[in-house]
Amino acid sequence: MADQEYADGALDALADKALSRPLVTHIYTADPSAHVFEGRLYIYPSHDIDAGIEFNDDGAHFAMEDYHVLRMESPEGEAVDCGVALHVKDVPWAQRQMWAPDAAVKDGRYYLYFPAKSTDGLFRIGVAVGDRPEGPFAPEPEPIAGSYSIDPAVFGDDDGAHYMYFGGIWGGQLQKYRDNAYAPGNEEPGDDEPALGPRVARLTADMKQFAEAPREVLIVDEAGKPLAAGDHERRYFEGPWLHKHQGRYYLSYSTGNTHLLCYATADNPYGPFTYQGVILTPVVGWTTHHSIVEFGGRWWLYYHDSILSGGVTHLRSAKVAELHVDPDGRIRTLDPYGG
Ligand code: FUB
Repeated sequence: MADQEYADGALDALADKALSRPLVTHIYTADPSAHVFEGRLYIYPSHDIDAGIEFNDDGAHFAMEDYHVLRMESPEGEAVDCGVALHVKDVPWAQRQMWAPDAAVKDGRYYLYFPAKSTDGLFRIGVAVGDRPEGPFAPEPEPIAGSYSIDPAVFGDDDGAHYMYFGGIWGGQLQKYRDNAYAPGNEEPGDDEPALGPRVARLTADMKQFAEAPREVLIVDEAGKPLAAGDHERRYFEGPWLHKHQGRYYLSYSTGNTHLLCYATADNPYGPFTYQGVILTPVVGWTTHHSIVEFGGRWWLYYHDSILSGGVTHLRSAKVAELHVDPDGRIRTLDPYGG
């Protein structure tokens, strides 16, 4: 997850052609999870900082400490920073690395879901509760029992059930788990073996626990064959997002080391999901992470890149661009610098 090298002027040229400006420029924001609450857009991003920690493959330089919530009247409007919604010092079990969060609403209460490392160096996922979309959020004293890895994304289905999708390989530690059990010797499967999938679990009615053991989500090709671990252009890496359109479930995600946002579809929230294609080609910066939301009868992709920081991979800026969805439900590929 190192910084990329750019020739003089190359970033300025990309900035000129970028589909979007940063939503805000007074802080760095990444991994934007967008939702429509109370008729407005609320965006739950990571808050990137430079903590002076050396780059390493575990992502220790992504040393975030708190969350800010952004609000927009529309995707084409200005973003307002609603301030700090939760700080790591207020979470009893969490020690460091407040990575990509998400939020959900139920019965007028708002739930912020977030991963962080606890003192044993393992990621877990916590929940904090508030009365307003922008927080503040009061954390539960313990992480969600049975949670692990990173990148929670919570999807509320039409029948009122909520599901959490989560997991990321490499720095996100997902490769260390099989059947929800951790073993330090576990690694990614061999190139010809099925790739690791994100996990999904239905949430309890109070939104604070898993109602069932997490299941692994299978992503298959058009012939129904599981994507292989060596298929780096298509296999799951991190950053799951679930949305529903015309009765189909869309799972979108990052391919990590090939820097693509892809999607796959299913007829139920557990899958298997069939790979469909690329949503976004690579951005400036190593990571790519997004959310998809419908607003005003149009579809929007919230994503990030590292242009504002001059290409520093852990100093990113959340952005938004319109997604084009064909009548048959296919999502057209966007080039972030194709404007
Ligand atoms: O922001 C830290 C990590 O970088 C996220 O959890 C990943 O999805 C990647 O965007």
